[in-house]
Amino acid sequence: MYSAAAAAASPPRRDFISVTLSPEEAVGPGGYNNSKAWRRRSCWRKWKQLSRLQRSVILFLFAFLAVCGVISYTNMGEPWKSLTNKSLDNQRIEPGVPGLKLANPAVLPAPQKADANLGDYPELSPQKQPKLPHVRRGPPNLQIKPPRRDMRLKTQRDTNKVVDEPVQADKEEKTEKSVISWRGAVIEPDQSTEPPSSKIKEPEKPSSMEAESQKEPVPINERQMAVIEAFRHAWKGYKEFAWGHDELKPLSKSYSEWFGLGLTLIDALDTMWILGLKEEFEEARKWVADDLVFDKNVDVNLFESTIRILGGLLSTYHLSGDSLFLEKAKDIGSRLMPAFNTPSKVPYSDVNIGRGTAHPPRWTSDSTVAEVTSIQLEFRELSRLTGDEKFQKAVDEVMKHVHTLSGKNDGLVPMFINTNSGQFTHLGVYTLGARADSYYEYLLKQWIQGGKKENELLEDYVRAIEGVKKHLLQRSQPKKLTFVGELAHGHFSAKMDHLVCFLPGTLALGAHNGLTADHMKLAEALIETCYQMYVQVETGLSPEIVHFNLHAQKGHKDVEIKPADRHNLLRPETVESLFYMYRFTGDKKYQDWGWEILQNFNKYTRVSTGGYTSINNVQNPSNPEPRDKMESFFLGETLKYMFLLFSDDIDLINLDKYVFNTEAHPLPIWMPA
Ligand code: DMJ
Repeated sequence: MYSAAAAAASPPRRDFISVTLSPEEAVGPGGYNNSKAWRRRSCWRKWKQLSRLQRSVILFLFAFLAVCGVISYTNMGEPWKSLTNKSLDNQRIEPGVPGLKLANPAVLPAPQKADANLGDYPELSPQKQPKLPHVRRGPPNLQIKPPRRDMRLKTQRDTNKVVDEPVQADKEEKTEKSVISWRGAVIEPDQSTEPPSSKIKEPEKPSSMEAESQKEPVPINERQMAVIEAFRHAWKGYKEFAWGHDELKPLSKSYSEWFGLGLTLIDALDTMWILGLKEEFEEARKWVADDLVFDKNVDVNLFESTIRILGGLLSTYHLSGDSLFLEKAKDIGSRLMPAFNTPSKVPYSDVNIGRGTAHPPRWTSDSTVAEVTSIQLEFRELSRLTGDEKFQKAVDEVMKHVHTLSGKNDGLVPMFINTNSGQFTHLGVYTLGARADSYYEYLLKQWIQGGKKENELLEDYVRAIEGVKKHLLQRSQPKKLTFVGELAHGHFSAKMDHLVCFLPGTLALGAHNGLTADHMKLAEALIETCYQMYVQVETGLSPEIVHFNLHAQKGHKDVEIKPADRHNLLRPETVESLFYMYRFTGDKKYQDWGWEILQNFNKYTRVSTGGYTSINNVQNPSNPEPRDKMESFFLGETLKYMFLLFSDDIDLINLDKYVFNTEAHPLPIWMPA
């Protein structure tokens, strides 16, 4: 603005025109004050200057816009209103500015904690994740999905909650048809795919079994009935005189304790399921629910409690779908973990499951090789089911370590390993019997369990079988029976434990899984030998240990028995191998051999008042000297394998879907996606 005062002070100049504007002229009457009145007057003057036509057009446009505005308000009013209301509801107080409310943006809600209030905004719920292909590591026949990885086991009280979640998920997958279980029961899709339930299931309707067994149920035959009868007789004694205790003493009508954990009852759970003994199973299940407590100040052997208790609970969980057994398995599995707290990570033999302490035997810091390498199937499965890796990590570390150790002889391992140094001890002695046996068994079975991917396990197994052939195989006289002896510092001994009779079955299993035919040939030869260990003995029952004759002598059989070795503990290994052999060959002679053995057990070990007993002298039919003890594996293994051997139903624990642990507890083979 150029003021008059400034112009007066400036010298006159000729070359420009000075225009002096009085305020009146500049702004008109009233001067420039930007007042509303002035602006109104100005607009009105302009409006007046417009032609009539121009004014009509402008008026029309205004009217048109007004009509459009009213229409669109009517259409959008409702959502806008509701959104506005919600926005208002969700207005939050700005921290530090009392009373100042900041409205949420109209479209994007303020960030919220996951899932908070999403019910109010269904449209804003997190989008469903595209479904990843379901990696079903359990076999397809197991229609139970393992609990989700993030699902922690809850207490019994929470069980229903625990199982509800996967049920929800399953609802989306109800496209499957009804299926018939291997026991002939119709399983509805939701039943067959439902997660483990806390409710007891009918043994006849194992929700977990065989989706594809849409075939006629195979009737139980007479021999199987005889096994059921034997089981019931054994159970009668246990129930009457030893209920809830570790082992029955059938003669003294009492019991013995080892860990005080109802060992026989737990070992027998899945046998009852497989045999279809519904009532017995329910009674035992009730004991597990009400009375099985692991919080006890008691030392247990890591290996024995793993294969019998953990293995038994896991397999029963798989067969029954009852989450009670998984809860108990998790409990005992966790309580056994302190065993791995050693300098070498090779576990101690003993754990106090109440105190959480572990220690080696009193006289040594060594553990047995078979013991530390035959707990893997169970701990690995426990990790898979619980989603807690620590179990698998601990046992895998042991296997990896043993894989690298020196001191093996063509894959054959010594019997002891030191928990401090992690090295083998007592080098130079090799056996497939006590203290080493299940190392070999678990190499193959872990490889199978894991879907045949863990090559180190297979390598170690195949190398070891080559070692057996090279160092331990011999033929006896006169029958030329192939047997597995022992090697001690370069000296061969023709001694063979009955325990070694697991080997034909394991070899056959390997051959069935693609290993070379010579494994099967060896299996056939060895099962014949194991059978002869029964046949050549007076009672028709094998002793604990035999010595084979390497040289023909007049009047001598192949099998010699030393006085200290002539006991029979009702062991399962030969029957176990007969089962595998029959499954893979269909040769009925294996069933017949098993039938003979069952009859001899009935003849010499059955106690009339209930139960079976181990005996001291298999060579004395008139007095086999009962020992007054029924080992838990008689119900857990021996009778189970008998029942399976006599069955012609390959889906009764299908060997392409299950792998048996060393205590005859079937665990699922992990299927690839
Ligand atoms: C069982 O506890 C297991 O089979 C183990 O592997 C060896 N000993 C007994 C049966 O004989």
